[in-house]
Amino acid sequence: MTCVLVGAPVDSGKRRQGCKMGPDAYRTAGLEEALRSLGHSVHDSGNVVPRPANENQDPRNPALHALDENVAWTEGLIAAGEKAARDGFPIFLGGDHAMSLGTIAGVAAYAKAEGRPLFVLWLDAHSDIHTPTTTQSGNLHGTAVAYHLGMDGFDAFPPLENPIPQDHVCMIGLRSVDEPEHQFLAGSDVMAIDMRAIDEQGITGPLTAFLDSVAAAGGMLHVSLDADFLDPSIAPAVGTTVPGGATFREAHLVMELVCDSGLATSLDLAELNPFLDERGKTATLMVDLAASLLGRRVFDRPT
Ligand code: HAR
Ligand code: MN
Ligand code: MN
Ligand code: MN
Repeated sequence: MTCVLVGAPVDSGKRRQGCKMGPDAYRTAGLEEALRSLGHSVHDSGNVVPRPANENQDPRNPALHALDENVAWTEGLIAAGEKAARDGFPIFLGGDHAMSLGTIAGVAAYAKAEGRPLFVLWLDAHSDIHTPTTTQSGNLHGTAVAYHLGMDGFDAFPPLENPIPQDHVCMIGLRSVDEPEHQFLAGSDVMAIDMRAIDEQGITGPLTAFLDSVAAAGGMLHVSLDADFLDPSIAPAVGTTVPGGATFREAHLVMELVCDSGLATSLDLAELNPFLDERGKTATLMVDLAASLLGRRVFDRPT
């Protein structure tokens, strides 16, 4: 397989800066070498450069942080994402999670052209299902899922060409969900697996059920990995850490199960802020998880 690395140094999805350093942290942590060692070929397409943003606030919602910059990134990543999906297996090197406004729309355009439905596995402490109208923080990294479901309030963004059905989205790792997000999720068909469910039942059952539904539909699967899915003790390099996250083994198990399913077709690595890291440990773990998704095993089981 050809892995296509797409640098997405988006830092406009929230106020605290540093995610712009993410793509080079993944390169430094040896992502390309790890993928090659698994037998994949790798093309690093460099970093996407968005059009210049205008600095005017949106009079409709002046509380939104850096609206036009996020729109510019979305436009740029839709084009880059569709091209990368045509060329191979895109790995989008974030960048904060506002990157996924664009990356998912890009791969969705490719899925549409292939005549296959797109599914999304959202690995995150947060549900990121605010709209520009419901967000309290004004931070657009908390909105990508709502955009892709076709919710209202995204008039400033590129019109959504390929909305994702609610039951094509599975969230795992939730432990910080705001009230408007909770209300929406409770009445939706999004599969939302919070940390308590994982504590009680483990990850394998619900994840396998979701993967079975992807397979039955002949779907493509985009995996969006937010570094704050992981417990802050193993992944400190995140602006919005939340205690009680996925352990090292829980995270690898997700990647291994998805790998075994053979269904994944693209990956986001989101929210790493290398400025907050400890000797590269979070960047290294994110690279190891990407390698797990793409075939690395401690040892191969006899079949
Ligand atoms: N829900 C909160 C907000 O909208 C926090 C969002 C934080 N999101 C991320 N990505 N860090 O998941 O402001
Ligand atoms: Mn997120
Ligand atoms: Mn998050
Ligand atoms: Mn959120």
